[in-house]
Amino acid sequence: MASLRFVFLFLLISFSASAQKDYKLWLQYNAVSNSALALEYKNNLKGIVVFGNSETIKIAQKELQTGFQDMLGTIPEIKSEIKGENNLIIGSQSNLNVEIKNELKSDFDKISTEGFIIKSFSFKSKKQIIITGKNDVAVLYGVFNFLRILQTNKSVKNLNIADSPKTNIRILNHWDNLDRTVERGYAGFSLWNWQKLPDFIDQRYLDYARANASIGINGTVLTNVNANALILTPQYLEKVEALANVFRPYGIKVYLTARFSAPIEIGNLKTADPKDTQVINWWKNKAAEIYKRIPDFGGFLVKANSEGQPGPQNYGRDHVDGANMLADAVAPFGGVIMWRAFVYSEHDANDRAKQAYAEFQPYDGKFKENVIVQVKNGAIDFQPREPFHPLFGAMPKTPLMMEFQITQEYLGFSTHLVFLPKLFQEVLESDTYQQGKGSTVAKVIDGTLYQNKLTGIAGVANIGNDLNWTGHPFAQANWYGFGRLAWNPYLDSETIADEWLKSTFSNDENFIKPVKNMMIESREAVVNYMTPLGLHHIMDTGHHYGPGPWVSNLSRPEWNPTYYHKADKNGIGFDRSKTGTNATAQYAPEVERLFDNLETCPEQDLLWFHHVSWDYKLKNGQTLWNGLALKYQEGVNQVNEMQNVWKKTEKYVDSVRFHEVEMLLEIQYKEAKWWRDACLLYFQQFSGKELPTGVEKPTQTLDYFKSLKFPFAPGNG
Ligand code: GCV
Repeated sequence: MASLRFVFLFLLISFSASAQKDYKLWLQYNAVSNSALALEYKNNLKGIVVFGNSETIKIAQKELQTGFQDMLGTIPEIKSEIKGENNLIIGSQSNLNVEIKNELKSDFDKISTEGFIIKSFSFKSKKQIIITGKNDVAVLYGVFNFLRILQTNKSVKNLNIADSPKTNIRILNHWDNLDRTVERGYAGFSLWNWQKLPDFIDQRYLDYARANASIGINGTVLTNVNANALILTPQYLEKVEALANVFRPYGIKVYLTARFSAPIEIGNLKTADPKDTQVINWWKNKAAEIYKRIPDFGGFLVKANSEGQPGPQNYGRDHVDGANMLADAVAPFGGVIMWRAFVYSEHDANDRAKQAYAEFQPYDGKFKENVIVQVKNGAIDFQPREPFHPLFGAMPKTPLMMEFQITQEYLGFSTHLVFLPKLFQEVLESDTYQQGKGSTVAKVIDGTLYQNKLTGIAGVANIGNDLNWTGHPFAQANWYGFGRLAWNPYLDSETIADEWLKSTFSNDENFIKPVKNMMIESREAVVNYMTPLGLHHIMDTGHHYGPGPWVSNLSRPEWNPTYYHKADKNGIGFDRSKTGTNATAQYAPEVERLFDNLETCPEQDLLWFHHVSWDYKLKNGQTLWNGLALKYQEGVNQVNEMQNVWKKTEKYVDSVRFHEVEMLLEIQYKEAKWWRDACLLYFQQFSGKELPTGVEKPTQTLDYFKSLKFPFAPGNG
């Protein structure tokens, strides 16, 4: 009996130690197993000298201590002055002594206010390493980057890094409701416990801030874009203030969503017309009230006149009127307005993919300078693959920020392993040609194409109160990767996967190589088993879980999958070329020609831009029908291969995470087959053709797949 109890206790302890690993994200700080490297680190890190004593600097110091303790098993001596050699010096420029400042003058010239320097240098002929920047938050960024050097087992000899973020606003958009449900959230409930705030500060808030700071995220929109005006009442602002106070030392500003009709709902006004003096004053007063509580409040994110949300058009005004009115309210305090361009209307018979461009492009140059227009990566809605949004590069006089979706609304929720930085990179690298060759989306976003001062990248968060934050252990990589790309939109997704794996699991190359490859392939796998060759928006209604290419009964035509694939006896695909809706004309001529011409249109976007016959010959010589079927099969095979890769990793991964991923991959495999079978059976009704050799026979009928209902699928309100 006693021994049984012992076994149980042992299991419990090892489970909770392992569960903590999940919680610790990429900040595992695993012990450095390479003894030569560990010795090098210890020899170069004999002492820590700290300049400054702000909250932020204390956090930085504590982080170093935790990191060194866990990775090296020892904490270097904390010194009050630089004595001896091989110290690690941390502190911001203004807190450093004059000699060091002078020594590093040219380095400081290379960085922006948020940039950091990590450098090996000589002070009074003694070798030292310094981590510095122009303010304390920049030092904190430097500290996390320095710790990453150790986590990824790189040398700390001869360091010479000067790195600055390429965008100003690096922000998470939480689609979190006040009742703690999360729209399109698949990792539990919202982190924000509004009921217990402001008095109860959950440790999660600090850990969230720490994780974000470690990847350079500097803003968070706490509330859903489908906004509730109550968040702007004193009762809630007090709670927002408490969160802002927690996040501030980590360099994270708080933003809120502004419900356009708030002046009516909580202000007792009769209108929310942006030209009405009372409305204008209401927002000015509201902004003043918020800034009194939160002096560094970031500003508002607004979804207006989109999917039923109120907006200026309710009063015969336009997006410019609405955005500029709010911009005036926050301008005196340095706030910004992030105005979303995600608009499409059931009253507009135009191709949905054209509507945002048609509406917003003519507004170019009309917004106030503290407005930034937030554009989704593609023209429809966060599909597994979309060509880049035509607005990028097409508004030279308006700052545009990118909106990526980190939460996997259309990519298998938090059950499918999909490494999204691969998708993000593809979009950022796309060439808009708006200023000739090389006018990439990344250059629009970082402001270099049109010299915009205000720049930013937003990611719709995949974070909830699940023990592991993101539902799937590998979905943590998408949060991580988003942050890294927001800092530097030119980073390669392979580098990101490499860093993340090493910081999260292990540095062993036998683990890294196959698993990194698996991550990189995972994005194409999901495209293949869900929406190959440019198909899009064929998932089931409302919750968007699973396939639903047959759905055609929704009130708004552009909510129906049949609107997007247009499968019929003659073929499949949406003709957006000049013989169709001419959406291609919204791109620069070089891109327009590329997409418009069937010969040159990349096959990955084929059915996005063209309706082609079932017998159309693909580049590999297959007919479209056979090629489509084989792509679906390829997606399924890729998931199966992911399972094989993962099975071999058991000895490198703790048992909890190993089994979690193993089980999730099994679900993903099942669901990939479900997608393949349901879509092919449905499309086969139109093609009238047999499945080609190599494609497995469906195990169920089309009617069976159509009968599946998921009234309680998560994330759907
Ligand atoms: C927050 C899609 C999602 C909605 C989301 C909307 C948006 O339509 O399904 O849940 O609403 O995008 O981005 O505003």
